[in-house]
Amino acid sequence: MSIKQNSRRDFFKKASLSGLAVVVSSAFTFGSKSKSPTIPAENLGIAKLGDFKLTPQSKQNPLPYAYGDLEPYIDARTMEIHYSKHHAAYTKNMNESSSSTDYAAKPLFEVFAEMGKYPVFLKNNAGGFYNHLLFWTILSHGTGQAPEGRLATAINDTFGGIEKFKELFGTAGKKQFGSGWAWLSVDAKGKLVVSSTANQDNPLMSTTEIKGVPILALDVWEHAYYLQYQNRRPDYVDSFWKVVNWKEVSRRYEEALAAK
Ligand code: MN3
Repeated sequence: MSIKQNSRRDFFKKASLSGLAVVVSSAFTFGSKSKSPTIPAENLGIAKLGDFKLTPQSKQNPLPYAYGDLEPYIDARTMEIHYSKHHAAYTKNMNESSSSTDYAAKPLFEVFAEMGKYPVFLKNNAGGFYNHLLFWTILSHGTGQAPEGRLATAINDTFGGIEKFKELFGTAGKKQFGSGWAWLSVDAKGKLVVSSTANQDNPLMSTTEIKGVPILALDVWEHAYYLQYQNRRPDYVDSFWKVVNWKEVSRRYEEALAAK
């Protein structure tokens, strides 16, 4: 393996998803055999397709907050359906469509890095699986209204201030035609970059034009806001800033830089 390949693999290994434990099959355990079949989320990038499962909401809510905690900005019913129906469906589809294929044993981030080789159905569902996991962790009510530390400095240096950044990111979300996502990512040079993607594409995918390690994500599919906001996507996007977990975004920023 070349140095370049090595560093890329390392890059994706370290581009983790900490902050939310991921429930996996009992055959797949990292570290000690705990009663709860979860892996530390930082291992997500090297976990294999087909090993991920979401716990049905009726048994346990693995989100780091209750469905109603993001009100009045995102309503409880939307959170419940979004997590227990939409996210669960992407996960199920990812697992079922990859089982008994040769790529079932591939780490998720390696699949993203060579996304063009795989069926679009897998792209849509593996993307949906990952994107939502990321989204849940960067949401929280009352954890701070502004970035701090090195992330704050980088946002100022790159975009000319937090308000200008919010405008740029918000516009990416508002203007994304149809379903998709807005992203703040750390690119290969360690620079912050704002982008949007269609469907369940993300900046980790080889097929995506603007690449990087995403540290902030906003779901602008109608299922993310329609019950509360109907056609008013701009209002939903503006409300999003009230529930951003900047602490987690900062942590992801530091982690992405450390992986360079
Ligand atoms: Mn969604």
